[in-house]
Amino acid sequence: MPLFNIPIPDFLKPKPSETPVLNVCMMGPRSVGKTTVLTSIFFETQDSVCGSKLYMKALDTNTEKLINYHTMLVDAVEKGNAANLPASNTESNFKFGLGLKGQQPTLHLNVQDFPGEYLISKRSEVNDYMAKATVVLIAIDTPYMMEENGYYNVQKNKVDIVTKYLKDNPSSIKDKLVLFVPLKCELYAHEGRIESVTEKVKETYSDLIEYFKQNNIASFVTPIHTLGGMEFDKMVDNTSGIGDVEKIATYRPYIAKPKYAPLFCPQPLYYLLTYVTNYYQWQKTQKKDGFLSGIMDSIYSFFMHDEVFFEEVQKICKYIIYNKNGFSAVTGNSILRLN
Ligand SMILES: Nc1nc2c(ncn2[C@@H]2O[C@H](COP(=O)(O)OP(=O)(O)OP(=O)(O)O)[C@@H](O)[C@H]2O)c(=O)[nH]1
Ligand SMILES: [Mg+2]
Repeated sequence: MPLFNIPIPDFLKPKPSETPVLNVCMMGPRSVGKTTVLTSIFFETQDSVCGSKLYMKALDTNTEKLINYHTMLVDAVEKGNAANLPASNTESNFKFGLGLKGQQPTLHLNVQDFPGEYLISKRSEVNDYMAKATVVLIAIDTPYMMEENGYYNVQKNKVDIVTKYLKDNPSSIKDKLVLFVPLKCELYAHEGRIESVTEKVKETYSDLIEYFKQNNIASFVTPIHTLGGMEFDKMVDNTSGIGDVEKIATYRPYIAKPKYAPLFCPQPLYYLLTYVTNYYQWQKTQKKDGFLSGIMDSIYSFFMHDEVFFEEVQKICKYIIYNKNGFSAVTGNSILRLN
């Protein structure tokens, strides 16, 4: 279906040197698996994003390393020894290109992750980035939230700091999409208790959720399994002194011959792309001062010169999970349309 009745003049089309950038802000404690989750998301979408004509590729060597890290993860899981799990790339900025197969990327995706303590020590850096981001992911170390009555949760997941930080910066987060992403939750899925993880997220972040309702922020719980073959075993004393926590979670193989079996990892990407198309359509209805300024002051104008790309991105919506396997809507807003 054509997007517009009037053709877009050439001078309004973005030049190749101005490939638009979508920013994603990932927050989460040290060692929660932020980098591992990005590995799993992007490994699965290199050739094709859920069977569509879209591909996602690494744009710099740092991002290539991330994708190679995948091989080490597969090996570590197959050896069944959680202690073998390699520490990931220490870099925290990753650049990807999203485009139609056989063509240059139409869009760049910039993902930056910030460990929880940056919300104190690098406040303005995080805020500048968050202001430019379309989607904010809050990665949660699930065993710390679920085990021992959540005794170590505040310490590990820095719930109070994350809540205060977001509440202090409403202009940077208003109208956006926030995904709560419980990680390392294989045990709860294996035991048929994944819904209790979702409920616990809603309870833990209830203050923040109330604030989302007042600021037109859409939010979801999206539990994903980054490894699959490993599950939580027990909490032990942290003798290494690393990570600012009293206890550390240990993991065991789920079965005798575990396999690397990530599940649902590309979901945050599907949410992001759907949100962007929805945002684009919503933004057009918000502009009071004419068609031209609506195009000129928005990065979303890239959709206008590429109908095929826009339509492919729109198709991703049907792959979104939002009401099973622990996935759940938390707050809606005037932008997101899932059907
Ligand atoms: N058992 C288990 N280990 C995991 C999982 N995901 C990641 N890890 C391991 O946890 C460690 C930390 O993972 P990273 O992806 O580096 O975590 P991060 O959040 O990027 O860490 P920082 O950048 O240091 O804050 C690595 O040794 C991973 O192999 C998981 O789902 N289960
Ligand atoms: Mg990392």
